[in-house]
Amino acid sequence: MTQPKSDAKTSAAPHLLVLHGPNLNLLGSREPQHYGAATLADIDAALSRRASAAGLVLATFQTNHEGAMVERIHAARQEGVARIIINPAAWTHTSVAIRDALAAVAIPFIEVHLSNVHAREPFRHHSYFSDLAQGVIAGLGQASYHLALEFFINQLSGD
Ligand code: CA2
Repeated sequence: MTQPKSDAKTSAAPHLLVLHGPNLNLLGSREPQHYGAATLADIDAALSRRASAAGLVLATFQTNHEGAMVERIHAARQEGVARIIINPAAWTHTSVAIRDALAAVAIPFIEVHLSNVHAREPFRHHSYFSDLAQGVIAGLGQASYHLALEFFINQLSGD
């Protein structure tokens, strides 16, 4: 297990990786009733600050390209990433490729969603990730990411 570093800023390899799927780069510009007013940069910055305060390095990645997400997950294993927080966005409901990548690297992950997918259209009720995830947090806006991060901070501190 990768150990938290005492000086997070000098460590290149992330302990935690936050992955955002397609269209989440548009956060803050449209559909605030579903996804809130914060931008993706706001969310990433807040998560990085919290991780840093806990002595952990957190990296973030957003892509609209499925293959790029698969390759980022593969790279996480080479980097020794300890935990992943992923909002697969629309790929939640479609992507066997990203599911298989997460299964292959075997890095514990939490699936998060800004909206309550179970209160929305039926096609959003199925996830290709939930049965592999350590946990699933949905419907709490950006707090979904923060609660996942707190869980992993506690878990890594106890390692
Ligand atoms: O609630 C979530 O976090 C979702 O993962 C968001 C996805 C959706 O397909 C999932 O069912 C639930 C959609 C992300 C699209 O993000 C946008 C942000 C701003 C404007 C338009 C789309």
